[in-house]
Amino acid sequence: MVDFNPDGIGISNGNLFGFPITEKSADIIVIPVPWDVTASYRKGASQGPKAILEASIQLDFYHPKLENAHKTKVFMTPISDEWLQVNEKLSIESTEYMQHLESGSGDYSEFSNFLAEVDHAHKALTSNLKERCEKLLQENKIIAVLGGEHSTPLGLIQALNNQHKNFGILQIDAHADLRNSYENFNQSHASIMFNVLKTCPNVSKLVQVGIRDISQGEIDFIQSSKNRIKTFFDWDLKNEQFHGQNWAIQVNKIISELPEKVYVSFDIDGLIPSLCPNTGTPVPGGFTLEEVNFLLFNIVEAGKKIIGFDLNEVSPGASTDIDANIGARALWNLICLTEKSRRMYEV
Ligand SMILES: [Mn+2]
Repeated sequence: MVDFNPDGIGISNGNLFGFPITEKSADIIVIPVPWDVTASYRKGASQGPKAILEASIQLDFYHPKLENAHKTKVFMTPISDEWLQVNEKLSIESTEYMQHLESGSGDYSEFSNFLAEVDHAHKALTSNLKERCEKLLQENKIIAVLGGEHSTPLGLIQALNNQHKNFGILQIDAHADLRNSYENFNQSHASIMFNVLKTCPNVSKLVQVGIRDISQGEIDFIQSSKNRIKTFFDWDLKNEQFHGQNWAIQVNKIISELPEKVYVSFDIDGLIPSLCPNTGTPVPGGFTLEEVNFLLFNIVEAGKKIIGFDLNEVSPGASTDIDANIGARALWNLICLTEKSRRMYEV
């Protein structure tokens, strides 16, 4: 830490923000998962971790909600070349497969080997991540997953499920991600929360915020969840705001739905599309980053404990670095939030 000058020029040392932290000395470990095989509309999220890492050294590290924010001990593990290669190979076939589906042909039997291969790779990715996380949790690390598409954090959430008896998930997203499968992929980006609820019985509550693109089947699923899922639709939040209700009051309602321990799952497409123009499936509506930060820091100030998080669907564009720049700032805020919570609970 002695060598790090928070007022100096960002140093590209391979770690996030150029912080001089090792995996061993870190309190918070970020695991990048460069994966976007099931991205259905537009690919690119597999390049998110690299682009965010590069953008991260440009930031300034004063944070109004966290004293000495630059002393946060955060480390990002290397981006796996092996998984990047698997992703690339499967993505080529995946693009052909999706073109086939979009041509209207209901017969996809010629792709059955491909679908089995994706399923196999996804299971390996999830169990590999879960094992790594279980080991790090035993060392008292707080873990974050940096996607990739939204299917990526399943292994982390499953590891937390084995460690905590009761916790909630706060999901910031344009989509509910509650399909039991999508385009015949069992572990699609559109199924992450379905798979979480199915495999993690200790997730007592899923609180979704900003949802504005959803199928009838997902609505039915929420209604039959016996209050395990609470969804704050974007149209309801906006409608209340048009009638004069302010965000602070709405934030209190959101927080009141959460149990003591909270995992945050932040899909960047929860933001307004101009803040994430190259994300896989942008939808009009959504939040500014300040609104999300206000929500997140109020959760910690209300005494909830942050036990982990993911940031996903950040996809760098060819002609602009806005996605990576905002993605890096979203990640910095999530890290500061988690650090603030960690310090509050430190004994
Ligand atoms: Mn999502």
